[in-house]
Amino acid sequence: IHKGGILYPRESETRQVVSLDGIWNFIVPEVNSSKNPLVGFEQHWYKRELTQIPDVTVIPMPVPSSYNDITTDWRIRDHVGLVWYDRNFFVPKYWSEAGRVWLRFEAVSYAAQVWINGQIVMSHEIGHLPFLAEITSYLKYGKENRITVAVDNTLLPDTVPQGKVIELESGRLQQTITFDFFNYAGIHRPVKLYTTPKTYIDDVTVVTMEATNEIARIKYNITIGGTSDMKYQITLSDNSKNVVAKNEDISESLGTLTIENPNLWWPYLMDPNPGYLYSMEIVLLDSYGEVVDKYIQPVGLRVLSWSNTSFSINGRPLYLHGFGRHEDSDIRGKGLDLPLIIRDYNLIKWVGANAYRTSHYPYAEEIMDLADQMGIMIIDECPGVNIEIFSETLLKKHKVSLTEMIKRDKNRPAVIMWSAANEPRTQYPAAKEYFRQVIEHIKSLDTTRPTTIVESQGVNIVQSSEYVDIVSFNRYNAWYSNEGNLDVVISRVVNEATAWHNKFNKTVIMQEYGADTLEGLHFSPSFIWSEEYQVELMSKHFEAFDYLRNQGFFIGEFIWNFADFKTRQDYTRVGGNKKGIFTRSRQPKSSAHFLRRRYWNLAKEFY
Ligand code: GCB
Repeated sequence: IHKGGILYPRESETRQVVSLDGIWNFIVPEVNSSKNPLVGFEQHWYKRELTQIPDVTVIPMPVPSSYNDITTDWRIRDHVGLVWYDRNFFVPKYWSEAGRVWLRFEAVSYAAQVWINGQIVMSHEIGHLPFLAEITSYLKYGKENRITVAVDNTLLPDTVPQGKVIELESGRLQQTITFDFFNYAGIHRPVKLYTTPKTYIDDVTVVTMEATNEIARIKYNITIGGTSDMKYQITLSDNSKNVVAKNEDISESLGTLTIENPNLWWPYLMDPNPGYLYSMEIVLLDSYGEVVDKYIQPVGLRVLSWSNTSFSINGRPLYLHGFGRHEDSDIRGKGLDLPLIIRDYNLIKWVGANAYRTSHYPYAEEIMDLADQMGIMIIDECPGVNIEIFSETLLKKHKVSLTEMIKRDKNRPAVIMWSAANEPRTQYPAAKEYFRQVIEHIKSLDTTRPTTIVESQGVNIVQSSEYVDIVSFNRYNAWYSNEGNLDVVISRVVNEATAWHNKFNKTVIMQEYGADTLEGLHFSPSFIWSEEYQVELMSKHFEAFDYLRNQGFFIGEFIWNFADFKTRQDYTRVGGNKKGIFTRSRQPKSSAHFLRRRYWNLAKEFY
């Protein structure tokens, strides 16, 4: 685990960022004649160009993307184990004077080992999270360089998330998983080279201490790498670039700033100007007053508070209405795709949602940036989905995933809650101590946001809800249980939400409900899988939610799912999970129009 910060690489007068995205070389060892999965390590493939290795097929592979759906070879789609990527790149000569050069991967699923010019520079496990290393001494300046990455998608009982590998009678390995979404793999997010000076800003933490219409106060903490003898100059500017607060020529890395008549960060639909961001310019100065390093950090002014009956932002109670989602689309799988993410935000705004959960892993930083800018509130979920077997090793890695996620997202105003896990088997006694420690770990890193665990087990057997701040549950009434019986939905939802509140005396969110729906399938009267059924199931839930909202503890509703998504091959899934209100190509089903009416009405009623 990288000890320092994992700040998003941003350009400034003192920093340059270069993208390594593009078409890389790619090899899947087993689809070649040798069939030996470890051949790449045995033959030291990282010591030469992949295209120079005899008797293997090198194919072009886009980065960022999942590799699974790019080719027409099912052996690549369903491959379990190691694959290899490489490419060449140039480093300008003047970079040798830059100070330091860093390499940062925004996410590789699941594990990665990285070489520069044949020398190992870093390894990382757990997908969906960034990792970086300084590579100054590994580079050839003014020359061509090579980067090689070995990627392993294997999920085991001690990985986050968990999985098992079985050998089929054909001799092929098969990945088994407890969650339904497709286990996409590859270099999923951008790869960047960037420079910093020798002494550099390593990490920034900004917390809003107070946020009213008259005054806001933030506390910051800067950590630096290199010489510690530096002066700091901290400037906060509004979005018209006017300086609103400043700390000049100070030697402390910790400080506060006060902003008069601030523009607070408000969620979408709660204010005419949602997602207002200031920018905090952090400058390091040497003893001559020369600028050494500069980093610009967006800052949203907002405070959260919660009790056993409400959850508020800047003192105003919230009602969360949105969905669970996935990073998923045709061909690129979980690869970052800018047209797709902007389309998604346009749909989120169209439908009138104010929040979503990053089910079931942290989403790309570009997606999170847009949430900050648009005022879409995020329940930030770590990759611990459907944990079945609790162990010490798993607990350690689970904590690492939370450390990395919180380090990455701690400054984001959009992130309003940490979700420690989705549907863990919390009925087992071992879950109790496990989640006590998981939640304690989150609290040791951040106390400004509430925690939750998204539960699927029954209220009376769950071992972990006493530790969280907000209770979340998923339930598929009239789908996985009582399929077809829409008339039982209202009482079941009301009774269960009430039981959670009564038992734990906390606020409650329904994080998932829904029905698989094939677009264009119509039945009257409604019948499962039809558009009518999805709409009717929603309308029953809405009646239950309206009743619950008046009881004073129910703070959010999230339909499963925003869009249809690819799953593992399973006889209950026809071309994937179809519970989306949008299709996988992001067109509305009848349910999207229906949800839109409700979400806009909720917004009007609340704000
Ligand atoms: C759940 C899971 C989610 C699934 C969903 C379903 O409870 O949290 O990952 O996709 O059910 O549709 O089965």
